[in-house]
Amino acid sequence: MAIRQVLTYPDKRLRVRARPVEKVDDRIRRLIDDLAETMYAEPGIGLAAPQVGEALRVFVIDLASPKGGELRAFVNPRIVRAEGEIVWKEGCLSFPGISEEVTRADRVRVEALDRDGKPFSLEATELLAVAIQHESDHLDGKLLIDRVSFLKKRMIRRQMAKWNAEHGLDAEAEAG
Ligand code: GNR
Ligand code: NI
Repeated sequence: MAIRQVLTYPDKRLRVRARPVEKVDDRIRRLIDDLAETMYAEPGIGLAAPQVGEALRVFVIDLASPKGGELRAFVNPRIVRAEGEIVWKEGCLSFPGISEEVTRADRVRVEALDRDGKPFSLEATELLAVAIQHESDHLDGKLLIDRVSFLKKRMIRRQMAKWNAEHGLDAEAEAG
């Protein structure tokens, strides 16, 4: 297992649409282990493969992070039902130090494969539903900043430019 570097906005790899996993093999299980270890180390309650530079449809969630004990892995997830509305103040490991209110569905049904490649279906509400939608967005190259107001976008871009400069990353701002 390994702790991987989490890419920060505006890294272009966060904008790629991730491709489906063809087979849940040892390589995918290793990726799941790395995602979990990185998530607990940061800590965060979820982490998607594109955030560590792997354009694959895989993410992990553990609402009990960093203590652990509720690790869930999702491979090729599909949200097949979404109902209601909930506003949650979301964070994202790719936007360190930033948290913004986002409106999501408050109840989702997701179908995915687990770490053994076995299909499962899960009904989630509240924070788990929010996290599933947040991580699913990452698989489509969609980010927190796409779901906030124009004014907040500008503020986030500025804060991220500052953060990246302070951390020796020479990231280019996105247009807009
Ligand atoms: O750690 C995280 N916390 C969080 C809080 C509210 C809504 C979503 C999240 S996900 C985030 C980790 C992350 O960036 N996952 O992609
Ligand atoms: Ni995120």
